[in-house]
Amino acid sequence: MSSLFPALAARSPLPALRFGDRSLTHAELAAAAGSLAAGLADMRRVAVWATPTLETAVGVVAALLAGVPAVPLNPKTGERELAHILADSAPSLVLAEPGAELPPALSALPRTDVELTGPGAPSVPEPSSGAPGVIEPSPEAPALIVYTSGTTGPPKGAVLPRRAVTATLDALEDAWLWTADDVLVHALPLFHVHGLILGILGPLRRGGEVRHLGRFSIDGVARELESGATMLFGVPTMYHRIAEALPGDPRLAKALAGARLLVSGSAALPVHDHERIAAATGRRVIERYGMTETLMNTSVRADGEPRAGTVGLPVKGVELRLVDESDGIGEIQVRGPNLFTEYLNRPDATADAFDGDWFRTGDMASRDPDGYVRIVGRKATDLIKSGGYKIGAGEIENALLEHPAVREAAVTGEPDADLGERIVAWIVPADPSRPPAPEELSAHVAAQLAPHKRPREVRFLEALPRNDMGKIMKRALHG
Ligand code: MCA
Ligand code: AMP
Repeated sequence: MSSLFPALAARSPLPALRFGDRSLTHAELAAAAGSLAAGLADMRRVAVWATPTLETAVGVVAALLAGVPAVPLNPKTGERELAHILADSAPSLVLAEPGAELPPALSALPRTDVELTGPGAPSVPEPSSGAPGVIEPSPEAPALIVYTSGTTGPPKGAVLPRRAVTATLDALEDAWLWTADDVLVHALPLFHVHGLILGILGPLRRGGEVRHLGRFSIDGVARELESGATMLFGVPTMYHRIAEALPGDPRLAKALAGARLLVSGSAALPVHDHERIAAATGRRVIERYGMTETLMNTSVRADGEPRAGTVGLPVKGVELRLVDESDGIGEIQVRGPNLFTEYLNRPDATADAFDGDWFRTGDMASRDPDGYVRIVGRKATDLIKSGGYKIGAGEIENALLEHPAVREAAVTGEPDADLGERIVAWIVPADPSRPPAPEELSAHVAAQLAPHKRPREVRFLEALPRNDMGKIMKRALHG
C-alpha cells in the first residue's frame, strides 16, 4: 500500500484532511483507515456513503488499503438510481459516518460505521502493508467503481484500476508542480472523480493537505486561501459565482491573487469568466480536461502559458488523437495508463467505448498550432453537463414517463450562465386540461434519480415534434 500513499506509510505528523473544525494528520489517518481496513480484507466490494465528511475520506482510504474496490454513493441518490447501483455493484457492506441515516434500499446491507481513532492512538495494522496478511494488490486491481451517466439507460459503473489513480495523480504532480507543501481547498462532491480522486486522494498521495468546505461558499474559499491554502479546485459554476462576486469583494480578489494555482474542470469555463477573474485578481484559472473513464487527459501546465478556452496539452503518459477530422475538428480519442478497465457488467458498452486500445471520449476538439486542445462540443446531444455533472437525457425521460400525469417526455439542455447547461423537460400531459405542477415533476426526478438531475424548467406541449419515422426531433425543441 505504501505505493499509493507514501506519507501514510511514513506516518507523517503533518496535516492531511480538514473538514470544518475536524482534521486528521497523515499518521492519524493511517491509524483510523488502517484499523478499518483490517475488517474489510476479504470483502468483494464496499459501498461508501459519500457525504462531504472526514468519514468518507477515511472509508475510501481504508478500502484502498485493504485492496477492496470502493463504490462511492451520492447520499442524495434517489430510489430508482440507488436500487440500480446496489444491484449492479453488489457491495458486501456500506461504510457510513456514525449517525448518518441511510435509505431503506441500504437496510439489507451490513453497515460499518467509520470511526476516527483519536490523536496519538495509532492502531495495530501497518498501512505500508495494508491490513495484516494483505499483500499489495496488483496495479490492475480495481480501486474504485464510479457511476457515470450515458445517453440512455441507467448509469454505468466505470471500473478504475489502481494504476489509473496513481498514473493520473502523478501526471498532475508533473503538470501542476504539485508538492507536499500544497494545501488544497475545495467543495466538490466526494462521489465523483473530480472531488474524490483529484481532490482527496491527490493531496494524500502528495503528502500534502486538503481542506474541504462541506459546501461551496465564496467566504469559505476566501478564508482558506487567505490562511495557507495554495490551490483551489472547482467546476465552472463555482468560478462563475466567484467571477460574479469579485467586483464587490476585495477580500476575495486578494485571496485568489495569493493562490499558487486555480484549477477548473468537469466542463468548459467560459472565456468571459476567465477574463473577469484575471482582471480582478491578476491570476489566470487553468483548465484541465478529464472524464470518469479516463481520469485526466490534458491540462494547462502550472509553468506553461495559460490560454482561456483551451484545456492545454496531454498530461504525462497520455496519448491523444483527433479522429475523423473535418475543418480541423475531430473526436478526441485517448490511450494511456489513466484509462478505466471496463464498465461493470457491461461488456457491450465497454466494447463500444473503444477503438482498439483508444478510448472514444465523444468530445469534439481542435488543436492550436502548438498542440493546445480546444474542446468545441460533444458528439451526443443527449448528454447534458449541468453544474459540472454529466446527465443523460434518456434517464430523466424514463423517470418522467413513469409519472402518471405524463404521456410523453423529452429532455434537452439549454445554455445557462450559472450551470453551463440547465435541464429542460418538454412534457405532453396525460390530461391536457390538468397538467401536473412543474415542481411536482422536478421533485419526482430528484426523488427517483438525484436532485442535480431534476429539470429546472418544465414546458408543456400538445405533442412532441416527430419526424416521419416517429422519432422525436429534439432540435425543434427550444425556448
Ligand atoms: C433542490 N434541492 C432538492 C430539490 N431541489 N433536493 C431534493 N428535491 C428537489 N426538488 C437541493 C439540492 O439537493 C441541494 O442541496 C440544494 O437544493 C441546491 O441544489 P442545486 O440547486 O442542485 O445546487 P446548485 O447550487 O445548483 O449546485 C451548484 C454546484 C453543484 C455546487 C456547483 O452543481 C456541484 O457541486 N457540482 C459539482 C459537480 C462535480 O463535481 N462534477 C464532477 C464530475 P444541498 O445544498 O444540501 O446540496 S465530472 C468528473 O469527475 C470528471 C472526471 C472531470 O473532468 O472532473
Ligand atoms: P464525466 O463523465 O462526468 O466525468 O464528465 C466528463 C466530461 O466532462 C468530458 O467528456 C467533457 O465533455 C467534460 N469536461 C471535463 N473537463 C472539461 C473541460 N475542462 N472543458 C470542457 N469539458 C470538460
